[in-house]
Amino acid sequence: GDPLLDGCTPWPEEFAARYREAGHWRGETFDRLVRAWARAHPHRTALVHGERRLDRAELERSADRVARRLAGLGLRAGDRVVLQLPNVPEFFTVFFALQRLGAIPVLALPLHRRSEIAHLCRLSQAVAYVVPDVHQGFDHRELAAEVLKECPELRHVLVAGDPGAHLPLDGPGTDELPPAPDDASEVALLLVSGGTTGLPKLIPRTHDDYAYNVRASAELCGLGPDTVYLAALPVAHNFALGCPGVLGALYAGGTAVLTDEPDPDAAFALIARERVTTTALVPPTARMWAAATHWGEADLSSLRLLQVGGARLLPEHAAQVRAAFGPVLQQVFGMAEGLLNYTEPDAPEVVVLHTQGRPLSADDEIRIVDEDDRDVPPGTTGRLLTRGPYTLRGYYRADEHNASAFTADGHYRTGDLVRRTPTGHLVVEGRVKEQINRGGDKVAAAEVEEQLVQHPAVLDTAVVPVPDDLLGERTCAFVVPVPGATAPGRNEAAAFLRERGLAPYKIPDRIETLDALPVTAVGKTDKKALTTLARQLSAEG
Ligand code: J2J
Repeated sequence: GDPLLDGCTPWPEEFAARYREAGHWRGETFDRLVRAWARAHPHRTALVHGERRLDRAELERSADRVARRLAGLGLRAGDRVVLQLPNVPEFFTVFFALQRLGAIPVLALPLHRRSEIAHLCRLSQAVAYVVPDVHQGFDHRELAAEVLKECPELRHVLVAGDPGAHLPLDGPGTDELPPAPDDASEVALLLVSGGTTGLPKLIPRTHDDYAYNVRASAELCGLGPDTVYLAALPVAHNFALGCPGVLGALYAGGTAVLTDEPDPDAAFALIARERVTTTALVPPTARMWAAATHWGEADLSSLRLLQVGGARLLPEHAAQVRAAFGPVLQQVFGMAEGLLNYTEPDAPEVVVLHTQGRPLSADDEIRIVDEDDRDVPPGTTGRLLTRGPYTLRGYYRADEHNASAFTADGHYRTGDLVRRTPTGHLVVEGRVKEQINRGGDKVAAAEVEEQLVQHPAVLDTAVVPVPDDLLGERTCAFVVPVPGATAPGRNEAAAFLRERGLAPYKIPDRIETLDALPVTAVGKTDKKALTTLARQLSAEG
């Protein structure tokens, strides 16, 4: 086929051949899939949102309409489009419209702001940006106007809803579309990484690899035509999109219910109304749901699979969730970069409570190593390296970063510390990457540090995690003031970072002032010492 999108790293041919022979990669594109779904069961419900219901034929027709609209604006195969929509049907009509054109969605999160969006537009050289009008009180049209000023290559802003000064998503288009590109080894979407460095990285996912990710996940999770999947996490995130997520539910012949309200009141009512069978949550939400089961009146008896992942679920919390919902709990340890681990739906209780699951594919290769990349003894904790049929071989346009993020033989350095049990299940014990996991929301310490040090009174700064009962971790920023200046307090720092366009969940929860940052023997900031100090300070209140 044609070469991969410029700036991506292909799998070596011997691996690609193996993945095809094994039947993992089947040459299915997402455009072909959506058409096959519509042809097989045109009147089966595909998407539910509030009072709206779209069947499979309507989903295909809406995607075609948006594809003609976008083609009329000049969009072509290979173009990148930053897609920032919450859990609404338009997310999928635009997603499949782009698949129809062979254009590539860049899946921004709903909480991304000017800093992240402008970066994603520039990095991907996006020609269009798709937004809602107002979502959860935030006007995305104003954000888009600012992004347009910063990104000269961005030609179009399309709004799902009231367009304001921009273009409506609904509108006239071309009558004729060119034939859909049909190369499944091509990039189908770009996912945003949780990040460890200054700015978020993009993860190229091909049709072949992502269709396998979706199909294998749907099979392991036992999805079928009777599946009703509730998307309560943002569908722009890998977990709710394809693990098995909305795409898995559609793949299996089922239905997806979309909501932006994961609180137990709203979600339980939806579960009862739509007879939801499957959903995915981050640990803090799962715990809120578990605490709410006994005072709720909603009928939750349809629920057969409750996936929890994105951050560590402590065994005692897993036990609470299992006690509240029954043996439907599944732990998921996944990453947008690829590798997925699931506890099997029929796994013994001890496995579900104490492990984060087993690799999805027989062709997932796992290594657990020390800091010199030597394998640690079985059962010992070490750094997780992985490669396989749905794990990236390189971030998009990131040669320098790729040199350290991958081993010479193509293993991705996850940055996670894990150990493997005798049954092959992984237990996540910690991480070596400088990332704070705020209840599933990932914060790259370096990204926040690079923004905070722009403050005129900040000489130096370091961001570390502090333990938190609900979120697992929160962020703490240590700041060293410029001599003679007063370091910003928490409110001033928050206002400053918001002004710079940083996503709200990246704004430090605590700020502590120091005269100097502690350094290690080699002169680097001693993050370990700071993490210990942050823990002590937060324990003191
Ligand atoms: C501990 N840490 C976990 C878990 C992810 C399914 C589920 C999650 C994600 C995801 C995903 C964890 N226990 N159960 O994409 O499809 C941390 C690890 C990991 C990082 C990846 C999916 N589950 N993590 O969370 O790309 O540190 O993907 O490397 O957002 O989350 O983050 P992300």
